[in-house]
Amino acid sequence: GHIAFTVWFSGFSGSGKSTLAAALDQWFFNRQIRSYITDGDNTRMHLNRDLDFSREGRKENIRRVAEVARLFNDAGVVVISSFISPFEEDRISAKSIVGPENYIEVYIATPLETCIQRDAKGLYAKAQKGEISDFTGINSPYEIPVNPDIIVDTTDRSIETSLEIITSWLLENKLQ
Ligand code: GGZ
Repeated sequence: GHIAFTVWFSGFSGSGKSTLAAALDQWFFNRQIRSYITDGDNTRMHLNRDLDFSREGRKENIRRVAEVARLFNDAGVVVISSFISPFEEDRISAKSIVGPENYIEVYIATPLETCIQRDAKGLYAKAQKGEISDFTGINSPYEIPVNPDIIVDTTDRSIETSLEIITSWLLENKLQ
C-alpha cells in the first residue's frame, strides 16, 4: 500500500488549481486511492471564517489547513490542498507541518496575465477597480515557489495534459 501524502497546489486565483485538483481527485478515485480536496471554498467560510486576506490572515489560514492535511494524512487519506498560498515562508511552514517527506509542492505557474484574461469570477476586474483589498496579483504579492516538485503552466495546455504532468511525477516518485 501507499503512504498518504499531501499534494500542495500554489498559484494565482484563476490559475487552474481547482480544475486540476478535481481532475487529480478523480484520478486517485479511479485507482482506489482515497483523496480529499481542501480549498478556500470548503474552509474559508467555516474553519477559517475568522481570517481575512491580510498577511497575518493568510499565514494563519495556511497554518491551519496544513494541520488539517496532516490529520487527513494520518488517517490514510491523500490530501489535495488548493490554496493561493502566496508566501514562501508559509509554504515552508506547511511543508514542515505536513512532514517534508509527505509534502509535494505543485506550482501552478499560469501567468497573472492569463488569469486576468480568464477572470472567470470577475474578481480581477473588481480588484482593479479597488473594490477588493489585498487581492493577490493586484494589490498583494505572489512569491514564486523557490523549489517546487512540479511546475504546470495551464495557459496552452489541456486539463488532461496538465494532469498528466502531475500524475507521471506521482507514479515515478510516490506510487510505485
Ligand atoms: C485573493 C481572494 C481574495 C483576495 C477573495 N485575494 O478564485 P477564488 O476567489 O475562488 O479563490 C480565491 C480565494 C483565495 O483563498 P485562499 O485561501 O486560497 O488564499 S490564501 O492561500 O492566500 O490564504 C478568491 C477568493 O479566495 N478571494 N478575496 N483578497 N483571493
